[in-house]
Amino acid sequence: MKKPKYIPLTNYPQYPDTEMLVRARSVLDVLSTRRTIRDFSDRHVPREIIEACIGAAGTAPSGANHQPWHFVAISNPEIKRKIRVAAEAEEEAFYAGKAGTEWLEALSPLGTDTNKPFLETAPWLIAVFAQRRGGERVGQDKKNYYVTESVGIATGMLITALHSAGLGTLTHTPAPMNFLRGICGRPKSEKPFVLMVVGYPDKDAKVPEHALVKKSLGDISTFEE
Ligand code: IYR
Repeated sequence: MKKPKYIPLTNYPQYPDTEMLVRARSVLDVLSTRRTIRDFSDRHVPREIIEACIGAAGTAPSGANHQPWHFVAISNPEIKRKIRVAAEAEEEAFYAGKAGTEWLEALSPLGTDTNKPFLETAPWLIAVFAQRRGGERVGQDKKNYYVTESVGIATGMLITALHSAGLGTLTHTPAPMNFLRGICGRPKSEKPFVLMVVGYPDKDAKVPEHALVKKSLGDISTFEE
C-alpha cells in the first residue's frame, strides 16, 4: 500500500457570491446555445484548438485518477472516408429494423437516416476510447474503475470546451462501433465510447425543433433545504 502524500491547495479560484452568480449564469447562457449539429461546413479548424479542447477533457475526474480515456483526432480525408463507409454500413442494419419500432419512433422527430455525409464534410472527427485497464500513467496495466462514468464526464467536458471555443458538435454513436478500433489502430482492451463530429455549422444548417424541447429546472431538479 502507498502512503498518501499531500500538498497544499493553492490558487483555487474564489469569487464573491454576486460574482459567482454572474459567472454561473454566464455558463448557463453559453451552454444553452449548444445544439447538436448535423449540417457541417468543410471550413478548416486549426489543430491547436482541438488540442486545447482535448486537454480540457483530460482534466476530468476519474476513478482512482486512472484517466481511462484516449482521444483519436482525425482530419485525414481517407480515414474519415473509411469511418463513413463503416458507420453507414452499421446504420443500414439499424434503420432496416435492428433498432426496433419503439427506437425508430423516438428518432423520427430528429429526421436522422443512414446517410452520414458529415463524417467526411466536418474537418475533425474525435473518436473517444474507454480503457478497461491502464493506470495513472501510460503503459501501466492495472484495473480501471468507473470507466463509463469517467469517460462520460470527460466527453461532456470535451463537448463543453468545443462549444465554448465556438465549434459545433455531433455526438455520434453508430452501433456497434467496433470498426473504430481497427481504423484508429487502438488495442483490443479499449472500447469505442463515442465518435464526436466537430466543425463549424454550415451557413444553412438546420436543427430539428424537437431538440429545442428542454425540461425546466423544476423538472430536472429537487431541492431539499
Ligand atoms: N446512430 C444512429 C441512430 C441515432 C440514435 C440516437 I439514441 C440518436 O439520438 C440519434 C441517432 C444515427 O446516428 O443515425
